[in-house]
Amino acid sequence: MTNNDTLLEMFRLMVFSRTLDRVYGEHDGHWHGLEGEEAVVAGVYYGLRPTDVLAPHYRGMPVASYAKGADLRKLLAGMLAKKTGYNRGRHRNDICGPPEFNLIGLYTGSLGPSLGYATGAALAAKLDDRDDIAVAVFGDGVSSRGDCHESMNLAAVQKLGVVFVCQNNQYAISTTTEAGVAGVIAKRAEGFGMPGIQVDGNDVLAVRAAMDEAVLRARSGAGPSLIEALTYRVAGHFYSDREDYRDPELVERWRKRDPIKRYRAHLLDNDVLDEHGLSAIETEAAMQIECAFEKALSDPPPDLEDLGIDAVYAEGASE
Ligand SMILES: Cc1ncc(C[n+]2csc(CCOP(=O)(O)OP(=O)(O)O)c2C)c(N)n1
Repeated sequence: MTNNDTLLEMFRLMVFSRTLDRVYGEHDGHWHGLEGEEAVVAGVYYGLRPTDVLAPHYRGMPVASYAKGADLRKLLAGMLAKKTGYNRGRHRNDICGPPEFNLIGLYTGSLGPSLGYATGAALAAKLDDRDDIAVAVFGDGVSSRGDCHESMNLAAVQKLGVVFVCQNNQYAISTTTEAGVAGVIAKRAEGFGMPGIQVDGNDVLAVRAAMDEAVLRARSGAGPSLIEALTYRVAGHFYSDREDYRDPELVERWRKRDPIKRYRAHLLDNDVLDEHGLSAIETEAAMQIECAFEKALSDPPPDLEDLGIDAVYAEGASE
């Protein structure tokens, strides 16, 4: 299914994500970390075409942007609301990826609509006779929204090339999935007549295998699929979360199932790379992110002229 380059690129993305959590999370108590969920983002965001449209879950947006080709320094500058960011400090790159990479962000702050936008992008591809696909990623909390059901229904009726991925980390802020979600999310696919599968979201290879199948189906014109990647949010909802709604022992149990440690052991056991090579990837990620972050911190804030709207009207429309 996967060659060594792919296996290592996914490891790089997981390490990138964990390192970003450490470096950026220390700076911003409002940071919505991804610790424990790295296998989902690496398995889903790796290997999409530049022309594929990606509507990532807001938690993990910078990893999606990076995987789609965004420049790290500019991305971090955007997260810090600097003039040098992709949209000159007007959107938060922690929840809005640069649109030039065909990323759909959480522009209004409302969770759910991005599923409809991704479905619309797949409809546009079908109408234009392109085999580009759309990937829509959302949390277990968002799975209860009407947008989710409406998008799945339209995608299934029209046989659109959408891969729906539920990043089920078992919480919507302090509400557990048992308290907020009826039944098994993956099983809802059956009601829409599309394939649905629940995979171990702490196993990047299982996530990737499900993605490979769903992407193939979407690109071939056979229609949408739903993947539920079951994982666990070991960090707080955001970094200053008091987490008084859950038992610390449960968190510790899930920490022991760390997706990065598990995948690292797999790469070593299967001679994909030795200890020295894997440590070099980790050191390189730390150096790149720390260095880019330090530089972005000293960038200037937006000027007044950066803050108005643009790219709204067609050329010459004001004349
Ligand atoms: C429509 C809407 N309702 C509520 C919120 C507030 N909110 C922000 S994050 C969040 C939790 C979402 O849970 P989930 O989809 O499981 O994603 P997670 O945060 O667990 O990754 C909520 C309710 C929102 N942004 N949009």
